Amino acid sequence: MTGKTAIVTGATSGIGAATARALVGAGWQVIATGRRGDRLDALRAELGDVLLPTVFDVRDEGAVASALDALPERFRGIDLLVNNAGLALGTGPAQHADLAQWKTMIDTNVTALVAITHRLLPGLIERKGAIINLGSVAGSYPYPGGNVYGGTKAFVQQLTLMLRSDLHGTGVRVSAIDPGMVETEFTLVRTGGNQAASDTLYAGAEPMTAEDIAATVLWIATLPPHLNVNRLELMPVSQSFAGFQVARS
Ligand code: NDP
Ligand code: 8X3
Repeated sequence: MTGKTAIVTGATSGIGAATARALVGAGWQVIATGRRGDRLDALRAELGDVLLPTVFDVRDEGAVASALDALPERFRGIDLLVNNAGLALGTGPAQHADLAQWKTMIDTNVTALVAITHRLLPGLIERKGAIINLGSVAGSYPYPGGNVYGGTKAFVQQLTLMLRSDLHGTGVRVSAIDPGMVETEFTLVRTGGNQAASDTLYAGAEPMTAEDIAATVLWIATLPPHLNVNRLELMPVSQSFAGFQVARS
């Protein structure tokens, strides 16, 4: 046991679940959050009582506050916040997008992340803790259909650097991890449950795995206290860049 406690949002699936496993494996206690309580219970059954399932919708500020206020004594001193819960919705161009989907991405990836960070900051400062935010390559490189999802991740990247600036001298470390293609439920969610579209996207691409990103989270979380990774971008070897487009008359 490290005696350290992490909270991982979005631990019911993908990168969050793998991160919870990696942290517990390295001796951390983990508060694992998400909406799907059955999955969190399964994780608890797998990893034991060092993992605390905590069910809430990150967009529900009241529910987040109540859950954090009700944490058992043992889990109250949070050393690491992993802001992982997030999603993309839709792959079409902006002019055909659904405004409700855009708002859901902003509410989840931006507003909820900001609210939980704001709430946990005083404790993180007290404990000289760390924040690891899941950004994305979509926050740095535009692609067709990325629109508001990419906008939310650009926010996450810049917020990370701005927090670094404001937290100067506190000892709190803040990092953004910006992955490219990782095979998780991300594409299933993005396409409204289209398993075939998800399978097609990842087929033959050797995408990164949730475990690849979880190992990166763990690496950053366990660096010596004088080191801060500001931003770390990762891609599978099979993914790269494809240049600009020109519309001709
Ligand atoms: P998954 O869909 O597998 O996991 C997303 C997690 O977010 C789930 O645990 C889900 O939990 C949680 N979540 C989503 N909305 C809410 C909500 N309203 N309240 C609470 N929890 C919520 O995707 P990934 O693991 O791939 O995604 C994790 C993060 O990584 C996201 O921020 C994503 O943008 C980012 N990312 C992913 C990449 C990829 O290619 N997969 C690449 C770059 C970044 P539940 O539904 O149970 O509430
Ligand atoms: C997920 C990576 O390239 O699908 O953030 O936007 S991408």
